[in-house]
Amino acid sequence: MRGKTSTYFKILLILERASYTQIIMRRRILLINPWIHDFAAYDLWAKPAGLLYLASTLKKNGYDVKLIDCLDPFHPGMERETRTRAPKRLPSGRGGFFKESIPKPETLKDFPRKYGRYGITPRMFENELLLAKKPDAVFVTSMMTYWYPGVFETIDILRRVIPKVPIVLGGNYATLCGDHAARHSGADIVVKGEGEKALAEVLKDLFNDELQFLPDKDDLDSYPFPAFELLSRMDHVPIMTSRGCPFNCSYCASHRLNDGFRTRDPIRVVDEIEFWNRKFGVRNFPFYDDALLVDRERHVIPMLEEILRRGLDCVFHCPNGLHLREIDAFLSRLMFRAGFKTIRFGFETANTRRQTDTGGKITSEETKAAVAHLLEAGYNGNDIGMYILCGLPNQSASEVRDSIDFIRSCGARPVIAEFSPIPGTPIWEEAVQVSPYDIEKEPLYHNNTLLPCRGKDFTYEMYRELINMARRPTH
Ligand code: B12
Ligand code: SF4
Repeated sequence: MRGKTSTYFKILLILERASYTQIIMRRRILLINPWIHDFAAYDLWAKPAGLLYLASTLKKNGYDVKLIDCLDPFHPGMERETRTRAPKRLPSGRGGFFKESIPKPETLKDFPRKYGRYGITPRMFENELLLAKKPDAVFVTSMMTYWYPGVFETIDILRRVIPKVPIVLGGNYATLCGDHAARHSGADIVVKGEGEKALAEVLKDLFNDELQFLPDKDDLDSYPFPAFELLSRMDHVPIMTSRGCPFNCSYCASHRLNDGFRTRDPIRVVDEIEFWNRKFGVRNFPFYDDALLVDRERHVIPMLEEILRRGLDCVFHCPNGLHLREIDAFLSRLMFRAGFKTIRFGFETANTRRQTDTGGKITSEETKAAVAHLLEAGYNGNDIGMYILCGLPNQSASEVRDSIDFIRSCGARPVIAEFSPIPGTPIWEEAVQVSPYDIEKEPLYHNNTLLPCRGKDFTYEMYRELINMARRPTH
């Protein structure tokens, strides 16, 4: 009798589990990568990696997940819709977005540049929404703090076309400007920080669902690969070998966005690269890490050696600045041989005082030595891009000019990175004090094109001159 009872309960349990899985199986989550509204935008290997990380965890839990990518440069209906040519793309996976001119927001009306919506048209977005089965919830991501108008436009349309469907907003804008997002975005739930840990709570709140799988925040190897297969085309696939950064530079938001510095097993990273390469034919891989080269002996060196050992025919790009201090003759040669093509480094300034004050991640002497190693390894000077911050609080045009001259004297290429002030960073209070704009109240003023923290003596004409100076090729 006891045996029979327990079999009965086991069957009940199995049935219960089956119906639970079916409920979750039926639940549809629609993911949205919203438009960019800005003066300029260029697709420098930009994909919604964070959102697609969440997608893979959702899929693993049995949810039916779809993506609408408002930035999709390959959308098949767009040429007909706009009667314009598709944006020019390079084989390496970067290129333009579709663009439509739109009026500037009231707060930016005096700034003498045209403004645009980058991505598919709103009509196309509505069509996509109508074609998709009605979701049970929508997850919207966000990137730059000053791109929030694109997020709001997306949410407005969602509200009109699929009213009453709960909207969850996350990503960098939601994290860095949480109060602004909660007050103005129109989303039902605003999530700050890394999304994986919030997923369980959000899905419990929305549907009383219990997730059966959640990656362990302290073990990046427990995260499933991001669901890049949801994109319309994989012209490249971003790779993250780590999250966060052990440094704390005064102008950078890394600490506010990540739960500390954690790295993946380098061999598993190569497994991921090989997976996208063999299964989907992807050859171009940008790294999104904040600190790819840090802890090099245990991390990047074994990774590069494994790439070479497996003979992967891939090309790697580092649009986010790498750490110069880690570069020596050995690592330069390894990077060159493994296929690191686009290399950018965070140099920031030649002003020694500012180098120390902002975090001390590099000195000019170390930079000179690193460039010599890279040239020796086979890189051309024009391939070695050095980011120089422009428009920091109390920074003069001559400091930027000296930095450009210094980088050129090393034989590398200066790349101007216009400063965008970010709430909660160590430099924020100084930025608020010096900026003529109300950057505390209005995130649109964080836009780097405005150079919102440059002093009165640093004119826009001077800035144009610096840009031209930096663009000249390095011999
Ligand atoms: C890779 C990167 C780029 C790439 C593009 C990436 C892209 N997808 O578009 C490139 C190199 C092109 C780039 C360029 C720039 N960038 Co950038 N970039 C980054 C970087 C390093 C990583 C972003 C990323 O994809 N992370 C990976 C994923 C896993 O994280 P995530 O998207 O945040 O997603 C997680 C959470 O946010 C959350 N989440 C995300 N979406 C959702 C949705 C929901 C519903 C939920 C619940 C959760 C959730 O869960 C995810 C997983 O944990 C960040 C710094 C950082 N560490 O975030 C800077 C950062 C975003 N960039 C910044 C800046 C300043 C710039 C530039 C202006 C630099 C310059 N001066 O030229 C340019 C501007 C670009 C332009 N105008 O076109 C600033 C932001 C400034 C701002 N005011 O917002 C950052 C924060 C760096 C910094 N300085 O601190 N960038
Ligand atoms: S600027 Fe670079 S080194 Fe400095 S904290 Fe940010 S990611 Fe780290």
